[in-house]
Amino acid sequence: MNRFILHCDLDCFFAAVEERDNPEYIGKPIIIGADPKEGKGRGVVSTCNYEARKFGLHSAMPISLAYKRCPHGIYLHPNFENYQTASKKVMEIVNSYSDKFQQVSIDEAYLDVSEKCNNFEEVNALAEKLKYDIQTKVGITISIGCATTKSIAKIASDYNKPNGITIVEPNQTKAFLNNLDITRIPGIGKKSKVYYNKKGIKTIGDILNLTLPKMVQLFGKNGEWVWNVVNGFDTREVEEFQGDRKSISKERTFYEDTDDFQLIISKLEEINNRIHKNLIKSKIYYKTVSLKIRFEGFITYTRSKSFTHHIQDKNQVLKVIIELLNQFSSMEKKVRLIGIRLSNLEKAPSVTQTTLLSYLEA
Ligand code: TTP
Ligand code: MG
Repeated sequence: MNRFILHCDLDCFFAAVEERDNPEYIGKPIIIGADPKEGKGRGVVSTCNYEARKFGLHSAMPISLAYKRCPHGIYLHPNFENYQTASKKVMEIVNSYSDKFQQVSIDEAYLDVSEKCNNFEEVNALAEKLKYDIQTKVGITISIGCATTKSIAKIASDYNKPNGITIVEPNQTKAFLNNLDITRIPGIGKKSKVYYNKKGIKTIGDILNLTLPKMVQLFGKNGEWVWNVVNGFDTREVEEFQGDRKSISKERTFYEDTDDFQLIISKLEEINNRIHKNLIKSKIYYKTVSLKIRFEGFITYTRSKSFTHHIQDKNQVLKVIIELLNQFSSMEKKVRLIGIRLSNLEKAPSVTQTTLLSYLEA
């Protein structure tokens, strides 16, 4: 049986919410991020709309450079609460389209619709309906990629942005991937690109022309993974939560080391929400919360705190995480990575404490 996997990614997400809420901005370049202070500002661009991208602006770019390239743009501070609300609405809609749903960031998710759909026409119809639903109920656009593996679905969702649907059937996979730059492969960034280019590999087609042993010889474990991805052998499932674990953790590396406290908190909030979505569904409770933080230069710390009993309450976790984060407020270094771990897990314990919110979500 064919697997049908969708990857959904909102278009210029933070900027799209701002456009929706301020129609007078439509058609103008909008940049969300640090204050540009007329070109003297520190910090980076979170994202920008497609109008601003015409000037070469993109996420993680220094805000001062963005201002230089596009001084007439509309520069806005992020309003994370609004983005979280929009994201939650979108994810509820996406989740309702299949039992197998995996949110992977504030604006992306995978869906497995193999049980719902019998062929790619049905997958396309479902994707159209999903897009329409999000557009009408939330007022923003999403791009969707459909394939038989997660990684090719992800490459596909990025292919026809914004507001696109790209379907890659198994017999078209090679033609679809052949001329794409290797950085389209999830996990190959600017650094790996240089390394691959040095060995004469520029397009995905160049990889498709190599055997697996050759890829392993050239690039080791990473080469093996990449070869499997482009040849359609990524067997990862769309998974909500794997049971039988001692702890559940997620971490995130910043695109650029940062000391933007708001950005750090928002990422932690994002990670916390993501973890809880799974925990609530799986009825998993925990007692210990840990914060992992890595500063520039790879200096890494973890700090933990335990509750007196098992709970499942994302607000309490966030409160503890911020408390633990505050212990590092005097560090004058930028942050590279942050993560949350919940441990001392228990499934549906006898004594539990849930908030009204987590109760409702469950
Ligand atoms: P992305 O999906 O990477 O970007 P995007 O949705 O803005 O644009 P695209 O149409 O290309 O998908 O990230 C989702 C949101 O996460 C983005 O709107 C803002 C935030 N973000 C940051 O704050 N910093 C970053 O470096 C990146 C990449 C994203
Ligand atoms: Mg996006």
